[in-house]
Amino acid sequence: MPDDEMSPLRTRSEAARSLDALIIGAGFAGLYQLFCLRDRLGLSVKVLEAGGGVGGTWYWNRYPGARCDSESHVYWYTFAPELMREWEWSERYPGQPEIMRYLNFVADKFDLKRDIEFDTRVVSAHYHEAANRWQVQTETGETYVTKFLITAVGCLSTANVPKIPGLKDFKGDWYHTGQWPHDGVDFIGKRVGMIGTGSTGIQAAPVIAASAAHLTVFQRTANYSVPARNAPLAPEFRQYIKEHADEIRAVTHETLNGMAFRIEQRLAVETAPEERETIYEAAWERGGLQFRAAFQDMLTDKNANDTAAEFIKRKIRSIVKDSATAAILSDIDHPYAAKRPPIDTNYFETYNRPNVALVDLRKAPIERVSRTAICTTEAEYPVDIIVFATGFDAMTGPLLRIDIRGRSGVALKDVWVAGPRNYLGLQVAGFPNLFTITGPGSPSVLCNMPVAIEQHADWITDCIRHLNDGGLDRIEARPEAMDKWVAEVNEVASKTVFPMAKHSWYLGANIPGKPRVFMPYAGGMVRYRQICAEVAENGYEGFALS
Ligand code: N01
Repeated sequence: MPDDEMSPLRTRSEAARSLDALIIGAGFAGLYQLFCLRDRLGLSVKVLEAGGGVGGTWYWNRYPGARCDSESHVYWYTFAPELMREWEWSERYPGQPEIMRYLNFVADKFDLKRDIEFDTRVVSAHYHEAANRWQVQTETGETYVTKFLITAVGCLSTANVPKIPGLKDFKGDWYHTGQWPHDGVDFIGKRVGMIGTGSTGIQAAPVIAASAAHLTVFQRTANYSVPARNAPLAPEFRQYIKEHADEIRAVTHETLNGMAFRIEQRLAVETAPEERETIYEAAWERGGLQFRAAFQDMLTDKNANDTAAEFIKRKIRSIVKDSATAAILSDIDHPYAAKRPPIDTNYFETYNRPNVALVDLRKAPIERVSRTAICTTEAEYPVDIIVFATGFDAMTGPLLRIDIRGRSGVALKDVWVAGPRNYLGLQVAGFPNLFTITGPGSPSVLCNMPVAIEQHADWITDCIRHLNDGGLDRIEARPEAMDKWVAEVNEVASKTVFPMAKHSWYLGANIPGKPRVFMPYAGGMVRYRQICAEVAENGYEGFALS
């Protein structure tokens, strides 16, 4: 639609008329971006948030066992030293309620909520070239007008509920883990069917099994998992975090994935089998995502990866007592960590409980849901509650469910019809002054999220400051820079084992009809940070400023 055919710019109120920046989403990203633009640059800023409170992904993902897989001492903001002094985590990995308390603590400390409109879902954002403004519309018909538009919508916030025939007639209750009821779900005395064995299902199954009468897990693709070894944080370690917060932060800026651990230099393929086994045993005992750091070549050399994969498969077979169940769980078709590797608390042990059963959907897929059961092509499994731990329309889903239109009314969904295209994961050619925090094409989900978020929000803030200081008011990715970046994202992914997992959400393969494109930037956070800094130093190379 040409610009002049778009509705005239309308605003919700006089106060909204002069917004410098509008942010969509009040999770980790939106909160920090608000602080940067409002308190550091002094801009007029609003955040529109669909949920009833801050938290973003954590606001919605309240399923049993929801806990962060990053360790707590790196899963926080580092932009303000007092935050790191004042906040204390209680466990090695923060649980969802504690993360919500933390984000509310930050929002209250910086008085952020006064500029957030809750229960406000954005449905469209259209760019008007003549005015150089974005017109943003909410579900309830309110309109905001802003110069800069920043999406902080998260990568995993559009729930994927598979279209299974008969679901609407199911007479029990069903829930998606990413849209969990705030007052919880009572599983006592219930027969539960849980579909999905990604990070979420692997966290949820042991907790559900502990209270349900019976749990049947429906597994399509078998998955690796390493024990999390969660535990309360010792007082000495809490003290250590306080005293070394700056050093910990520095390490997260130097590592590939924004974690506080470094990946070992040694190669699995050059390590003797007995020594390798000892190293993997120690990594298994230590637990957590750090397992991936045992060898340098784990994600770049399939032979190296096979050694890790075989180790974990052996562990599964040693934990799970029923050999048929163990065989289904360990029949894994992709390299370790080619899909996001889960970590767990007693996941495989859960299959030793008398009230838990596993169904292999590769042998007999789900055909339909009846009024009382999940039905595969082979059998019917009566259930009272269905839990969909079936993941998300990741990365592009949260952006494309908003009708985003750039210059001349061109829709983002059309530009991305064959997969996401952008420059540095930050901007799309034809969509001036629109920034995407941790969008596809940036390290995002391959990095510890708060680290990736702070880098993006800082970069965007510096960029807007640069424009303002120079009397400029428009920045837009150049098409040729975008093409080059898309090629770079593909190139770095092709040197890893990531594309070998055919059913990965990294590739969009979990959503029927979604283009198969490896979406995050796999070159590492350190390299990415350096590229972004160089681009800025070189006068925002690859962007047109006017
Ligand atoms: O989703 P997933 P998730 N019929 O897409 C299966 C982050 N996270 O919510 O593999 C049957 O990984 C699907 O099978 P398949 C983390 O980044 C973080 O678990 O497609 N099964 C798979 O088993 C994670 O990676 C944390 O064959 C169907 C499962 O459902 C991301 O969120 C905690 C199906 C979906 O797994 C997503 O994890 C949890 C169907 N029609 C999650 N459709 C923390 O750090 C899908 N499946 C806190």
